[in-house]
Amino acid sequence: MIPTVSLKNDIEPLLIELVDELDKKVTAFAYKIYALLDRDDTGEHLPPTIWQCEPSWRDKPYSQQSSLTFCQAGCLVCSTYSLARWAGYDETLLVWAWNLNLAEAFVGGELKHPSRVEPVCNNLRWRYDKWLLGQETSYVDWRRRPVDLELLEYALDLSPVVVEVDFKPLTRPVDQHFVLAIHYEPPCPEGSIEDDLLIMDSWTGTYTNALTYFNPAWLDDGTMAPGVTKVQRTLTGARVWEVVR
Ligand SMILES: [Ca+2]
Repeated sequence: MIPTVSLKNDIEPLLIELVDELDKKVTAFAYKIYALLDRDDTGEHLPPTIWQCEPSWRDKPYSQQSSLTFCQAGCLVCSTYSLARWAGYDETLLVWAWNLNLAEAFVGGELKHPSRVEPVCNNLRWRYDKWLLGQETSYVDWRRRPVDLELLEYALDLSPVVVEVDFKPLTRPVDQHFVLAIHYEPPCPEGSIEDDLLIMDSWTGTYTNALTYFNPAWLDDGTMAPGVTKVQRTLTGARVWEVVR
């Protein structure tokens, strides 16, 4: 009996680790299926996929103050629209953009006044006061520090979150691009840098992974501090609207 007990003691930690890894891999795979089904395991609908280069609007300007078109620079308008639809908004993308104009949310081609999204969709509230974990506002800058994973997971438990990535990760300056984050996958195995983030990317109009914007060269170029995960390095900011139902 003694050898059996010893063997059990030896392999138990390995089995626990194995089950933990399997659980995370199954969860990651499940979310790929949820994306296909357009809903997750709680029955919650995923935010709809919106393709900014859809032929019926790709060449139209989204702001009355700019000639920039949806296909050229409509990622934030499309990401917020997907979030609004998730929150209950029931108009078309073109009506969304038109109403953002009426609400004076744009300055030139930029959605400079995120608080003016609320008059267009009452369910999306931009809060300048601190509300996330008592330490962050709605505008989150991760360009000079790694992503607060605790904050990201907390916000994603409440709703999808608009996040910023570098559209051209091979070049050093951040080429601002917005996508809608849906579900975070913690590092697997635990303690590694191998995490992932399910997103809705308006550039492709699909559900995909944030690590499509991860540059493998970052692993060796000194821009990733030890222990910083791939998602932490990939996201450069967040725009957090509180969803009120
Ligand atoms: Ca770049």
